[in-house]
Amino acid sequence: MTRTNTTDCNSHTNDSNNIKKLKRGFAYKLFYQQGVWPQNASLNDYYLAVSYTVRDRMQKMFLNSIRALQEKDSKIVGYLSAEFLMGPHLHNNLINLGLYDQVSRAVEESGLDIKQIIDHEEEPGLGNGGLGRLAACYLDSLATLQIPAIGYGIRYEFGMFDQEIENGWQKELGDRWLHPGNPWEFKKAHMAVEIGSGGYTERYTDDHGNLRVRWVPARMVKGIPYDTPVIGYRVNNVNLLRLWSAEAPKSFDFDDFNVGDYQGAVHEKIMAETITKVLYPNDEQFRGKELRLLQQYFFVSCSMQDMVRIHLFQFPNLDNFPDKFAVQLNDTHPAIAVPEFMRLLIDVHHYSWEQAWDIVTHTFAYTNHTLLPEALEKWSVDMLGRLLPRHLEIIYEINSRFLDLIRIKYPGDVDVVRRMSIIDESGERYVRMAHLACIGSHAINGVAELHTRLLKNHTLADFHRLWPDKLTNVTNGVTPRRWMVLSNPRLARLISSAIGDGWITDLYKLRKLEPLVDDPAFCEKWQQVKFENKQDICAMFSCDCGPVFNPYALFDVQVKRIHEYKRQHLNLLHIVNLYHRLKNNPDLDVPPRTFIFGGKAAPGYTMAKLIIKLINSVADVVNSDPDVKNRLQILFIPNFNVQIGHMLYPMADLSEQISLAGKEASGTGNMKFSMNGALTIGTLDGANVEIREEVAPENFFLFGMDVNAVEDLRRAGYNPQTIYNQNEGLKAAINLIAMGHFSHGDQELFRPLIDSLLYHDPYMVLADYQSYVECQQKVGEVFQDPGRWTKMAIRNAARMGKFSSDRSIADYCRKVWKVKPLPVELKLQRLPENGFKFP
Ligand code: CRA
Repeated sequence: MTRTNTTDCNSHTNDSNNIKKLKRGFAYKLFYQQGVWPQNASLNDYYLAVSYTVRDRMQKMFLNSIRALQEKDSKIVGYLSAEFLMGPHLHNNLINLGLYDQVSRAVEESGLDIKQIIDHEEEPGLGNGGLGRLAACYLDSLATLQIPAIGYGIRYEFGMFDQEIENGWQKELGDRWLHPGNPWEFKKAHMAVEIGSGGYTERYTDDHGNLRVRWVPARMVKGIPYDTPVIGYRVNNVNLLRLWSAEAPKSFDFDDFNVGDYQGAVHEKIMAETITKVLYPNDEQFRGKELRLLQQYFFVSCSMQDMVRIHLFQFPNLDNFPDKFAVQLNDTHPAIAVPEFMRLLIDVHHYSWEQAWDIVTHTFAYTNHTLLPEALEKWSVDMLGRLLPRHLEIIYEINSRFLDLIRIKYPGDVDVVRRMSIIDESGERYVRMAHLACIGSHAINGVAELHTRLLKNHTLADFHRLWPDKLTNVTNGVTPRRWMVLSNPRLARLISSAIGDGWITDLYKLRKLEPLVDDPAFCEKWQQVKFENKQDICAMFSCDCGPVFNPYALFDVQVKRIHEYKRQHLNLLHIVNLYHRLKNNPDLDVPPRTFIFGGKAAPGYTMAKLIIKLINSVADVVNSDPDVKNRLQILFIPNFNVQIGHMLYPMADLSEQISLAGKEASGTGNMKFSMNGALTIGTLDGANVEIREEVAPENFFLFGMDVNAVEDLRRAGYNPQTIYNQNEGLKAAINLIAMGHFSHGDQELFRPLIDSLLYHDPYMVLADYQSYVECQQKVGEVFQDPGRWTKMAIRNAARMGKFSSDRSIADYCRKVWKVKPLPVELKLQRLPENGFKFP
């Protein structure tokens, strides 16, 4: 790995010199860029001044990396994703650059507080949850592993909404991440591309007598790229996050303006800019909105045109495009790239169908992220044809050729043709985007072993039978830079002092911690770290009578999107049951517990919103009940996002990963908790299965049905009421809710939730209830033996090597993208004394 000379900065001799330069940098930026005197500067001015100074330190590497990207022998990964949930940049960049200590000293010597400045950053929340955060972790690992890559996405003006809790209910507020100014992006107006929509197609004969097709769009918008540098950990490689923003091709229609139609003149501009206005806040729920399809097509067309431009900058034609670019489709959101690239190759660059198809299918690979049927994207043929008439023609042609292949392969089997067709013709006709992605890609992957197995056996079984080598697994991972070094500095310091800091870029090295479970001094320090992390959060919630939350309690945490399949209500039923038992028997021998929840519900998902209300209602009653004071506490932390995650993963004792088996494709929070020394209570779902395998069954609290048991029960006919009637504890918990104990006597408020559990229970909460409660009992017992608990926690962290996103990216490079690292040399070290001369 090539070290940057930023690491030189760590040497003490250069330290004071660098700090002086940094301080001068802050003052300079404040004066010349912000245009304020220090005494008039706001915290935002300081944040911007510090960020611009840090950004300048990245420029040398950034420009050298761009040059390296243009070198002929390097293959570039184009990661197409509708979401990148990057989280705050400043702190991460400081860590990856190795500048944290110096900048914080320079900031301090300038009379400021680094923590305040870091916390001031409005995080770019351009994603819903796991999928978007995964893309961000992958960008960090790509840069750190020195793989040339461009993340392509959408620069939403409004990202994920901010969540407030009002009277227990979720309230959504518009996110204003761009409002304070974004010091990390560069607008590249000269690289704008044009994007069409609507209109019609026509056939024509070109000058050489060839019959061709052209698309005549009804509307055009401009796509403007904004580049954010993504720096690797202590390497010179800086990759690119290129997000597209939509603008009208001209800001005024002067004809309209001249005849006095001011409204009409600006209308086009407003319509164009609507495309990238807002992120759809639905996680795994397909809605079929026209504007969403436009968003997808917009960023995909911008990105494909951009890659084609980069390629043609170095090569005479697109014949060798797949040698230069590996393009990953992050779920089906960018799957329209398949017909779009076909269109560019055939209509614009005049390739034959066969040549174009060969290039396309060697370029794309597709990651599936969900098995939930309601998440699978299918666009109505009518709508797609109206917005993208040429693409619909191409999709039909792809389908017709594909189905011919199927008919030859399975003669006489009309059912398989119906099942595998890109067009769903069972009612209104739809384009199935997953089929389009599978057919247009050379590799398909699931995101955890179990998930991939289920794809092979169910969701994509026909495709797997047809192309047995196409479907592979790449288990998700998360970056230890953000999720340990940045967010848990105490633990990172302890680990590095014990085993050195090699683990930061080779997480398997954490294994060296294992023998330390027998070192009482190390165990004590480990406990101290966890305790101090817990104290941090307790300090945030105090009242006149002192801290509200007891740091000695077991911190039991479930943070993730609110969804019935994730079963926050199963957690709640256990809490209500525990509350009930404590009330009836104050001598109950259980450790004190603090239950912490966090997560957003999709604004239109009524049941999820009711679950939030129930969590807060139970919290109100329990927290104010003197009978359980200091023994049982519940906290719903509003607006769970990356920043709040930084705080929560490090202080958890217990990680709740309790989805119904077969529903959570992977999960990534599960990995973040374990790395930070929490134990998991979980089902055999998603990556939990592999986490348990790695940490060994005795260090994992397993409960509930596995996928086979779920399947068997469903087949046998599942009746939640039988379970309710037979389980006294469960009945008591459900009845307390239903009778209005947590709703001031109101028996209607939670009825939809109770009825759903009693009469449908689609996620089998009741079926897993007893097993969960018994497992929680065991958790409590082990927690009362701190020595044992600590050993288990250390073993968990020590065995997390597999779940670094570095391992995931290495897998993609080897199995899917066939790319190799390209270390960046700093050829251009400094600016020439007399400036540049334009070539
Ligand atoms: N909602 C899955 O549900 C998975 C992430 C990333 C999800 C998670 O289990 O960890 O993707 N699926 O692979 C998804 O977004 C469209 O599907 C998620 O984040």
